Amino acid sequence: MKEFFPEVEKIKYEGKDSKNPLAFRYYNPDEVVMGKTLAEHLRFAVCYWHTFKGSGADPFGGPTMIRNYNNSSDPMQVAEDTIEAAFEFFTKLGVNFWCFHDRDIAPEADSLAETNARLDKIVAKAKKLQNDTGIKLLWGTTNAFSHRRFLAGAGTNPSPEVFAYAASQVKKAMEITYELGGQGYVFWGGREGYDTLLNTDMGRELDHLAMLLKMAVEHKKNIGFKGQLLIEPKPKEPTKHQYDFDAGNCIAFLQKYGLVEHFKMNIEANHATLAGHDFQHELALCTANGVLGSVDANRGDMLLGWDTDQFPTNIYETTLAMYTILKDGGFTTGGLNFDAKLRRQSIDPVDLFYAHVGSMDSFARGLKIAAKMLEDGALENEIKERYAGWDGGFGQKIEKGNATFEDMEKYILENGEPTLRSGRQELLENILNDYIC
Ligand code: XUL
Ligand code: CO
Repeated sequence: MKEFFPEVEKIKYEGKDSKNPLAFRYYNPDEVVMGKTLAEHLRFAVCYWHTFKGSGADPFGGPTMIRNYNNSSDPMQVAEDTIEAAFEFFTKLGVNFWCFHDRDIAPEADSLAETNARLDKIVAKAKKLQNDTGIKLLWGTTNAFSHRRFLAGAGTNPSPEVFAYAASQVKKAMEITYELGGQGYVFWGGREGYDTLLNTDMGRELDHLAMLLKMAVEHKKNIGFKGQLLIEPKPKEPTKHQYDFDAGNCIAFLQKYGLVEHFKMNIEANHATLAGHDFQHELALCTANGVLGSVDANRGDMLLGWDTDQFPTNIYETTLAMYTILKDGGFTTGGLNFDAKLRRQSIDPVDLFYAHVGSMDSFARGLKIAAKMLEDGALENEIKERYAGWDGGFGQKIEKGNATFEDMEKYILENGEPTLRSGRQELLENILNDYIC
């Protein structure tokens, strides 16, 4: 088989004193932390769209990245070479999972039937590559936002014909995800939103979106797919207002339509910041509601208002993210998918390796720091004490739902002004820094 990244050998763990930029210094996949190996905790996945289909193009200029797997004039040859290059990359990097959109792996043809036949061809090849390498599919999804037919959305399109096209794509994408043993299936609402309310019936569009998801739940049952269905919230871009704005909004939507038991969230760091939250907030809101499924690991630029999808290298953020994930019991079917892209100027194939190696090391460091903080109870003891009033007597009576307004009033009349305690934020931030540095 042709080698697409001949300049890179299998990336190894060399320890933190290594000066080799193509080695892990913190990610030792076999190291055990809190009863599981780092590989089992972190469940890293590489995304197909940015890593193998990204070209460095932006609204101001065309591709900057020239690759040796996308230079054929035959689009199916490109698809075949790219899937081989992808599995070579996953193997050399040492990740156990990958993620894709249907249209990433096989180009659209002139009809849905032909497009699906092309997909089947590449899926058969992907299945063989998965078997040969042991690399698994974390999740699959459909791209129902790039083609011009989806200019006004997919499930929320004003036309039932476009809705039907989108539903047909979801159907097939779920089937191939099942065929490839995917652990999940993601719905990111590509253009499910609006640009102006002057032409939008919002209530009707939301009902239609729920209808699409109901069909997906039904289809999952019909084909026997056991993977987790996931929604990936995002507040804006490409539309001015995306309906799946943030985790809170998605949870309320799912509850309204009786779908909440069927879905979990796939939280993306940069989507959280676009929504005016931080990454940890979105993760914590999900864990508080029992719906954290998986993570799109990346980073935004706080000075830019769009989805820059940078590789995650901020140890402060990876620590707090892993802290929240560990506190929730860790991933089951989910993982850390690098939904991140190289900067336009990072034009060499080896840059893809630097980017992933650095991000994997950043999460490995975050995980180890978070585990140590949890083991020591560094922050948890303070939280426990802060809420201790609820653990017995009067607090328990309220928590159990056995108290009334009259009881509250009586308590205050008898006991007087509540005792206050410091929130200790500065102290806790200092403790966090001590663990990180
Ligand atoms: C877009 C985005 C998507 C989803 C999958 O912002 O994050 O790539 O992760 O459709
Ligand atoms: Co994403």
